[in-house]
Amino acid sequence: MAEKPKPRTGGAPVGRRAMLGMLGAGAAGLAAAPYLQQGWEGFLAKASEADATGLTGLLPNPGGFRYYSVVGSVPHKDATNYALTVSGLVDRPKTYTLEQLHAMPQTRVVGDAVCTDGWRVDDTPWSGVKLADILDDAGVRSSGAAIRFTCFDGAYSESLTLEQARRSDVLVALRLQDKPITHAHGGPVRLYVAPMYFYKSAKWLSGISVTDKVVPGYWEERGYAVDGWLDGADRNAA
Ligand SMILES: Nc1nc2c(c(=O)[nH]1)N[C@H]1C(S)=C(S)[C@@H](COP(=O)(O)O)O[C@H]1N2
Ligand SMILES: [Mo]
Repeated sequence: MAEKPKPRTGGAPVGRRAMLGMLGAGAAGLAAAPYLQQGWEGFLAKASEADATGLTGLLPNPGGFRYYSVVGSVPHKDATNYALTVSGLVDRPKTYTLEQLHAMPQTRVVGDAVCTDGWRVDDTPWSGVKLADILDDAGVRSSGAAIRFTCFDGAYSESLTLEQARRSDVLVALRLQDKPITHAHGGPVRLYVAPMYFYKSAKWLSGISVTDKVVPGYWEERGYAVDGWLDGADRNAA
């Protein structure tokens, strides 16, 4: 697969020199207090938000996950201001609060996260609401054939066919590793599409729109496959 173009970063990009300095500080035993408070993952997330060099991708990450965002900064959302809007070719458009999503039946899926960049995290538990349940609530019209997902980062988007979206291993995920999903990993709500490459799992999910055909997402417009099946995925699973 083609190499991923360098993500856009907002604000003033940190130069290579400054980034090496920041990385040096981090590597020197997490000397600086703010990094200690956030932990290594938080430091990595912050560092790569400001990283115009791509060097943060070379840092070790014991959790296995790396931080990805196509924009430089993303607003933080929580129960007070999070909203998920379901719209498009549905009979009952609806906006869910975080509380409403938590009140729905929860499903736990243990699966892999595989990035096209070459890292992977295997056998990780995700839980949340089956996307199929949300689609059933909304009542997909007969003209609906695909889903377009949008994000409150204001830039990312993704797509699935309706058939893919109805699989029981596709979640509107609220928990990762049995804890609320952190902001860095797309919290409070992200998509988890277990049988596909991780770019299909949109972070900071805010919109689910039923469309009459697949609308290619952010990376798909930049050369990624619209069908992001992992090798060995059971493409016909329900
Ligand atoms: N909103 C949004 N979702 C996104 C991305 C992104 O840049 N923005 N990157 C995708 C890619 S390429 C990967 S590998 C995973 C990374 O998830 P993580 O940052 O939790 O490791 O998120 C996917 N979802
Ligand atoms: Mo990725």
